[in-house]
Amino acid sequence: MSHAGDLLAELLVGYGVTHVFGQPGGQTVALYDGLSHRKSAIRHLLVRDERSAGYAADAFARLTGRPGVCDVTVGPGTTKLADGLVESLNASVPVIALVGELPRDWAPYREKGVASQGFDQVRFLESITKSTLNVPSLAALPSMVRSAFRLATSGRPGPVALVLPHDVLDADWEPDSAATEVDDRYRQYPAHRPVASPDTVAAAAELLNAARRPVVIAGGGVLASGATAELGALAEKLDAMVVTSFSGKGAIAETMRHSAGVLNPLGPTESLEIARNADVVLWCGCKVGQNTSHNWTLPLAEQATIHLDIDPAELGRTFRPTVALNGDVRATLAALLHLVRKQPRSEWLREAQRIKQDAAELRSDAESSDAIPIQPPRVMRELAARLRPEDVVISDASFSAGWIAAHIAAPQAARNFIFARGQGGLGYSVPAALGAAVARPQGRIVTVSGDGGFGYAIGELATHVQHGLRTVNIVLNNGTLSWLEMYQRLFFEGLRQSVDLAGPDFAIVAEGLGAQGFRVDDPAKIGAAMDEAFQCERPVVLDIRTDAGTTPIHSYRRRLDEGKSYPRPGTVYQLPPWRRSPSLKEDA
Ligand SMILES: Cc1ncc(C[n+]2csc(CCOP(=O)(O)OP(=O)(O)O)c2C)c(N)n1
Repeated sequence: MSHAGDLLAELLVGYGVTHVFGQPGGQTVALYDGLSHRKSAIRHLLVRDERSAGYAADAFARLTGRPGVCDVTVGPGTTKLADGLVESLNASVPVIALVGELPRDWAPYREKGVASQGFDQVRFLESITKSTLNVPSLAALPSMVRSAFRLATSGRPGPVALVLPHDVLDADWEPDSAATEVDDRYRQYPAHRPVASPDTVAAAAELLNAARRPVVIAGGGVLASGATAELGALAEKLDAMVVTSFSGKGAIAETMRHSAGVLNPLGPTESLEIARNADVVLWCGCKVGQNTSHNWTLPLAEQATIHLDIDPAELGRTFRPTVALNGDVRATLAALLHLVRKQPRSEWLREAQRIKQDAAELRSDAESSDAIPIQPPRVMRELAARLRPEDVVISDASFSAGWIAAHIAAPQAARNFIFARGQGGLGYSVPAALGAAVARPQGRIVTVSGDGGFGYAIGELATHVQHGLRTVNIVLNNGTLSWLEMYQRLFFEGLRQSVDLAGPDFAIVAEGLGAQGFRVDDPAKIGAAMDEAFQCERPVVLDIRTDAGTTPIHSYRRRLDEGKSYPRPGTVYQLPPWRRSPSLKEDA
C-alpha cells in the first residue's frame, strides 16, 4: 500500500517539477518518502533555513517560467518561509509551497501553541500568497494540487500554498491513474495568452503612431511573458526608447541604441531624463511601483500613456492611462506590431543618445577608479567584462542593486539578472543562487551583496558546496550597513547608530564552509581574482573591501555632495495626485 506522499510526489513529477527546495519535519516525511522513490525525475535539495527554500524556488521560477516548488514543516518552517512568499507575491512569481500541518483532528489544540508548533497557518499564509489551499482529505488532494498549479501560472502569476495535514499526507493510498492526472497547460507560465481587445489595441497604435518621443517602460512582465523579441521589434519600428524596472532588466539588450537602462532612483541617470522627455509612454508588464515611477512622479501629467498588463487590477491604480490594454504582453505586443507604422524618429534618437553619452561619461571615472578602498563601480566593470551570455547575476537588496543596474549593461535580451525587489529583503542572493544554479546549469551564477546582506544566509554556502554548485559570490564589504548609515547621516543630523559591522573575514568563513575565499583590497587585483574565481571547482567568496562613502542613489549622492542636513523624509514625502493621462490629439 502506498500513501498520499507518493501521490503528491507523482503529481509533482506529472507537472514537470524537477527540483524541490525544502527542509523536512515529522509532518512532511511521507512527501520525502514519495520523492525518494522518484529520484530519476525529481531532486530534493535540502536547505539550511526555510527562508532559503522560498528564495531558491523564486529564482528557479524566474529563470525557467515553471513554478518553483518548496516544502516546509508546520509552524517555524512556515513562518521562516514567509520572506520568500512575499518576495514572490510582490514580484508576481509562480511558486508552490508545500506546507506541513498538524493532523486535522488536532484543530481544537492549535490555539495558543498547545499542540506543538501549531498556529493559524492558513490565516497567516492567506495574507502572503496569491492563494492558500487547505487540503481537507486524501480524496481532495489531486484536484487541489491541480488548482495550485493552475492558480500559480494563470493570470498574474504568484505563490500558492498547499497546506497538507499530517494525517492526510500519511494516509494510505491505492495507486490509481485518475488521481495522478495533470493538466499540462499549467506546467509553465503563462498558461494562457489573452490578447487585449481590438479597439484598445487600435487606440494604442494610434497613439504610438502619433508620438514624437515614444518611450516604453518594460517591467518583469515582459520577461515573464517571453516578449523580448516583440518588444525589440516595437522599439525598432517606432524608434522608441526602452527603459526597464529592476525586474525587467534584460527585456531589451542594454547595448542596443534603443535602450536607456534601468529606471530607478538607484539606476543609471539617463533613464529618468529620457522617460521624462517622452510624449507617449507605454508601460508594459510593469506594476508602476514606487521605485520605477520615482515615487509616482511618473508618468508626467502631460504624457499620454498606454498601460499593458495581464492583470486588469493594475490598470488605473496609480493613474488613469489614456489607453488600457488588458492582455498577455507577448500576444498583445504582437497584435500592436501589426498596426504601428515603421517610422524613423531620428531627432528623438539623437537626443536620447546625447543624454546617454553624458551619463556614461559621468560614470566612467568611478568605473575605472584605482582608488583604495575600492569603488563598487570598478568591481562592476570588471565583472561585466567577464560575463557570458548564459550567466546569471543575482543582486541582494542593498546598494548592490544600483551598482549592478547602473554599471553592467545587459548584453542581450534575456533574463540574466535577478533583483530581490518584490520585498527587498536582505539575504536573498545566496539562497536564490541555489535555485538559479539548478535552473541554469549551463550558466555561471554570480551573487552580489553588501556585507550586511551577505551575513544573513552565509550558511547556505555549505549547501552550494554540498550540491557541487560553482557559484561566485561577491561581497561589497564596506564594514557598514551603508544605505542606513547614509540615511541616518543625511536625515537625522549626522546620527550613527547601529550601522557598523565588525567583521567577519568572509574569505576565512568561506573556507570553513567548504568554499574558497579571496580577499581583495587592491583594484588592480579584482580582475585576476575574478578570473580565478570563475575557474574554481568550488563555490567562491570574493570579499572585496569597498568604499563606505559612496552610493548609487542619485538623491543621496547629490545631498552628500552638498554636505547639508535635510528634513526627515516623513515630512516631505507626499503622494502625487491620481490623475488622467491626456490624449495626444490636443498637442498633435
Ligand atoms: C531583511 C531586511 N532588513 C533590513 C532592511 C533595511 N535595509 C536596507 S539596505 C540595508 C543595509 C544593507 O547593508 P549591506 O548589505 O552591507 O549593503 P550596503 O547598504 O552597504 O550596500 C538595510 C539594513 C532590509 N532591506 N531587509
